[in-house]
Amino acid sequence: MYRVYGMASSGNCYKVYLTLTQLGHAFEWVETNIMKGTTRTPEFLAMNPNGKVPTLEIEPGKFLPESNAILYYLAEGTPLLPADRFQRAQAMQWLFYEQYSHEPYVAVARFIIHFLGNPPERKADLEMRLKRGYQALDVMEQHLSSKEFFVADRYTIADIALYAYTHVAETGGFDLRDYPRVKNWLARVQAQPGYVAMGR
Ligand SMILES: N[C@@H](CCC(=O)N[C@@H](CS)C(=O)NCC(=O)O)C(=O)O
Repeated sequence: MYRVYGMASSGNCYKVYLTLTQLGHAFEWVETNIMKGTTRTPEFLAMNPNGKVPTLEIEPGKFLPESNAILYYLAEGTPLLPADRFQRAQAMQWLFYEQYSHEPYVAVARFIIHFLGNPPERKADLEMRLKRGYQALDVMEQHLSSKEFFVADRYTIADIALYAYTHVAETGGFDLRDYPRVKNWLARVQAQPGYVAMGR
């Protein structure tokens, strides 16, 4: 059985939780609170030297960190990952986009507000994250002007990766009023079979 080291309120961890649930896998969830230093213990660093959740234990002693790598691994051979070569590459395109152009801004703005309590010394940092986060949301809004989903005209791991932090963007100080297509897409994701909400 898969074991996930994750924190329920983390979007990166939620991606894995949602994917495992929608694929119908049994799994064990080991709640790992990053605010208590749990990811920096020698035991945890032996599983993931980068000291971050989520980390998937595929079988005893076989570990896979990085949320989007985990999604890719789990989705292989399922409808969540297209078989077509170009569409697979497009799925990767959005997974990399999420990690480089979206998560560092949309997720970290939420971290500053929701987890750190919006401390004044992070004000300039937060403003930068909001500006870049809106740029990321603009790209999504534009893509969704002609598409229902991000790749292959159906729900895939590209949607799961992007959904995780976009659907809680408002808790990071983003206003989604000017993003109607993003909001409609969020509703489409929530309507997928086996959808489960994120822990807070
Ligand atoms: N690129 C990684 C990012 C993972 C990440 O940043 N995890 C955070 C929680 S959302 C964490 O474990 N932070 C603990 C730390 O850095 O000590 C992924 O997508 O899995």
